[in-house]
Amino acid sequence: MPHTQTGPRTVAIVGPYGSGKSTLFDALVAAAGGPARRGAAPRGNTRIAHCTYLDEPWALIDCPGSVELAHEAEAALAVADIAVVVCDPDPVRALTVAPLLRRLEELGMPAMVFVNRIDTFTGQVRDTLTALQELTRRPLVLREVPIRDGEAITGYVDVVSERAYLFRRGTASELIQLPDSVIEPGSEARAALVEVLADHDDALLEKVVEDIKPTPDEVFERLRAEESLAHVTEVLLGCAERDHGIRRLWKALRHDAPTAAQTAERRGVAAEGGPMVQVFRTLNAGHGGKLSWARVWRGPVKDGATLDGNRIGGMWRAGNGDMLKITEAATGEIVALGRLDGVATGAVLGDAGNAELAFPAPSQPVYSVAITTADRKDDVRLSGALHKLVEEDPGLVLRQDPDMGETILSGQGEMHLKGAMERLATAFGVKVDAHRPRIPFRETIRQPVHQHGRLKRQTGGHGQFADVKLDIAPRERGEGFLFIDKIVGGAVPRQYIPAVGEAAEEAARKGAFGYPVVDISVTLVDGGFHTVDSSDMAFRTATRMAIQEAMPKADPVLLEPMHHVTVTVPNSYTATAQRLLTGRRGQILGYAEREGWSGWDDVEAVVPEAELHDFIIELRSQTMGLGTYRHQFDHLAEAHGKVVAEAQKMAAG
Ligand SMILES: Nc1nc2c(ncn2[C@@H]2O[C@H](COP(=O)(O)OP(=O)(O)OP(=O)(O)O)[C@@H](O)[C@H]2O)c(=O)[nH]1
Ligand SMILES: [Mg+2]
Repeated sequence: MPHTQTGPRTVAIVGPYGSGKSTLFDALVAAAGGPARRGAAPRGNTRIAHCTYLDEPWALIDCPGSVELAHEAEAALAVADIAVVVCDPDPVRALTVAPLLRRLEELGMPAMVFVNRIDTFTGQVRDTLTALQELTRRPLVLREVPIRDGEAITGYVDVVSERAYLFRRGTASELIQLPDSVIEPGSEARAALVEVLADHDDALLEKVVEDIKPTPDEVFERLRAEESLAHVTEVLLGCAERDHGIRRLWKALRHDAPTAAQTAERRGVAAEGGPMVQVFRTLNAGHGGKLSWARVWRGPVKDGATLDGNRIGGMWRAGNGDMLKITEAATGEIVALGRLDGVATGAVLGDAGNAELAFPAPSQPVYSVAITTADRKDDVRLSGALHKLVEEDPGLVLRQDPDMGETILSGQGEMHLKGAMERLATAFGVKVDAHRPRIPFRETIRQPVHQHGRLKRQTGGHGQFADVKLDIAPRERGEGFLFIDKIVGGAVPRQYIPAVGEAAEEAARKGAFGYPVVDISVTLVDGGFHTVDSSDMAFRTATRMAIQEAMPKADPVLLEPMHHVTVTVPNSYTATAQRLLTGRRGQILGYAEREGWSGWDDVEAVVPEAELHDFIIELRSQTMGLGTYRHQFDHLAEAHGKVVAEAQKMAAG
């Protein structure tokens, strides 16, 4: 088979949590002549390795599988040529790959599926394939048919070449004679593969119709074309832990993965033009400064070059656990660039032309904590450290809540935030404690009251005097605070009236339950003054006293924030989602199939914010990690009973 040199290509290794991505990454690196694996891979970290397989350069990106770190996988997909989706052979677990397969479809991105752990599998690969195919419109084509010894899978038949191999641990599989037992399943799989390919090729279709067997080369050539155009997804089998199926995967990648030029075309990057890179990952490495991992969409890019006003200060390639300093990077390479201080993750630098290299926006945070420094001494360094943390991780959102006086860090889940706080401590030297954020309760009144406030103080020479008569009344929800001046005849001199209005609004920031009072009007109807002893200050004090005294008498009510929540789940979990929402005082509004996602439902509900804090944890644990939700503040609702007691306790504490 003629094979032209393609230039560097990038593979993103993605898949559900714990499916064996890192083990596969290590096995691929080792098979490409890199170091053998050194024990269990660290979990939850994106890793990048540069390797050379059969004289061709590759970059592999090992993505974390946790749904809480999905934004890291997304970032890798944005710059990779092809995705290898690692999944479990158990058809029941297939559903966990659904969001990924859909995403790849949305992106129009070429992908292969590596069905891992076949050492543990006693079922039928056919069933795995059927379960996976239900999750995607893109045809899945089985490249290998397993050879079994008893229940154990000991080798495979390559469906196209019709050659049989036995797995050999740590080395290439051994070519054997085609066992009788696989002749039939092999030719069935081949026919299925050819049929799918024939959909894209008239010459092949003719052969199928006339029952002529196409040659392996014909099939190889077609497969390459359709795989690299993302028209089909090849499915391979193996066991990453025992190095089974690793070289087969390498060869499939080598042969069928699109070239960097094809990917550039898919992403709208013109073939001609000046250097251009895109940053997909940012790391603040201690004294080494900031490192921006980037894909070279168009090279060569030289160290020291200035792209869009940013001078590259150092250039590295990921070796095997180390970094290799280089001076120039070619089209398609993945490199780390130094000192791009003002450059954010996702940024495109250089001659971008009309290229629209959309970088995935992180999904809305679903879990938040309020953080405080463990040591007050660190307070001054906290904001700088947080800034760097958020710069590295676009999945994080930082917010100051002035009402509650809290610093809120939000992210994609409990583990995500735990990891972020650990990084804050280890990389930026600031230890923080996390608390459950306070709920921004509000309160209002249901009864109008008339209130007299009078300040009369005689202390030595100069006294203080002010007298106000206020009408305090409820307003409609959402109308806010209103101050009305109805003074006639100078009962309160004009110059003091603004002070009364301001003091009334200020005093309403803490009502009968200890929370800001909303939707009331305060009308100044009458009052009195003293030519010498009255002042702005005196009127403020009198007004404040009046409001504080009035609130408990005005039939106060606590208001809790309610959110409009949309939960998305596979429809086998729709009833579960409804039950969970109802269990959290949610009011179900209805459900419908999610647009463009057959088999998935959106369940809509109105849920108190107080119930959402750890909702994602329960939702995920009840839906194989597949449930997600979006939310948006909707309105304030009157709260009663236990909620009020807890809110008061929180306000006091
Ligand atoms: N039996 C068997 N175990 C495997 C295989 N591949 C990986 N494992 C084991 O599965 C566990 C998880 O493997 P990892 O490679 O860390 O999985 P991962 O997909 O990288 O996990 P995350 O990055 O956390 O999503 C480890 O204990 C591996 O040793 C396999 O082919 N067969
Ligand atoms: Mg991993």
